Amino acid sequence: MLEIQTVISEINNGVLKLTLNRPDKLNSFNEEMHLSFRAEIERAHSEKAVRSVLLTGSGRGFCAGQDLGDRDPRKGGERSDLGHTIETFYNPTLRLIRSLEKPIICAVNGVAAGAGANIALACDIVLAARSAKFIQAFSKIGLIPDAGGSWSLPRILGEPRAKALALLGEPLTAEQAESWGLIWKAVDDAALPEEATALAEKLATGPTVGLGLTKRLIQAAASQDLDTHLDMERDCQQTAGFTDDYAEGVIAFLEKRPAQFRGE
Ligand code: T3D
Repeated sequence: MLEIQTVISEINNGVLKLTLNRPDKLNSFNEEMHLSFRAEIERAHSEKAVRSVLLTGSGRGFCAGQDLGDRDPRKGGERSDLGHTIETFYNPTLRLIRSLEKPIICAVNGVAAGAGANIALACDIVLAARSAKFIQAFSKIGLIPDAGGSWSLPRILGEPRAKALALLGEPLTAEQAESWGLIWKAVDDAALPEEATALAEKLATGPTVGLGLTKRLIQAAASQDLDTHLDMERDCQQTAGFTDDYAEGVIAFLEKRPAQFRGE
């Protein structure tokens, strides 16, 4: 039997493109997709040739979170221990996304619901098709926002908007998400693939170490005081200052030509 690839991956021009691929289920996560997706993010950590990641979905949706067919209580047996599934599947992946010191761009091509929305929001730069919607669908089925949502939403939006989104589970349009600062940009549906690829390729030619350290610093900012953060900036700048890309950046500036960064 032909095996379906739940995550399609390809590397072009330094970009690892990952396409969630269960379109008839709006790319919701079954176990196989969890494991493949995590393996691909691990690959992004370890492969030097990967200098940015582009995440998107196949078909009309981005990702509808957990496959609820796998959680059907009518199938009998014991109830799933969701603490265990979160610990086994979602949390390791979220940690891998956040700790990846390379940019991850998310191209939200259609509806992003439940954990699907929060995985998108964990990425570094989120572009969304104008027709896409973000739905904190959890409350509709009696769950809480996971995949980091209850942590990221109040930080990005403040409590009033975070609470309303999470408690009501109503769709947020891409344009509203952009105007609230939840995502980088809403773009025309037809332009999304090209725009997201161009962005990912641009970042893949950037000074990878410096970009990774920048991501680390910005993520750390919310949880530490200024003094601690200034020390961290000093240390990160020290590291960046010893990279070949920094030397190249300065020489290119002085020679009035574009820098050729190699990610080293
Ligand atoms: O379990 C754990 O490990 C804990 C972790 C939980 C994390 C979570 O993500 S919980 C939240 C799970 N997700 C949801 O509750 C969202 C469920 N989906 C929807 O509410 C709707 O599908 C959408 C609002 C996202 C989109 O609506 P619409 O009208 O555009 O599409 P649709 O017709 O509902 O869905 C199209 C097909 O995809 C449909 O299949 P069919 O009827 O054509 O054969 C539908 O059943 C399927 N589908 C959509 N979402 C899921 C799904 N199948 C399984 N699981 C889904 N999450």
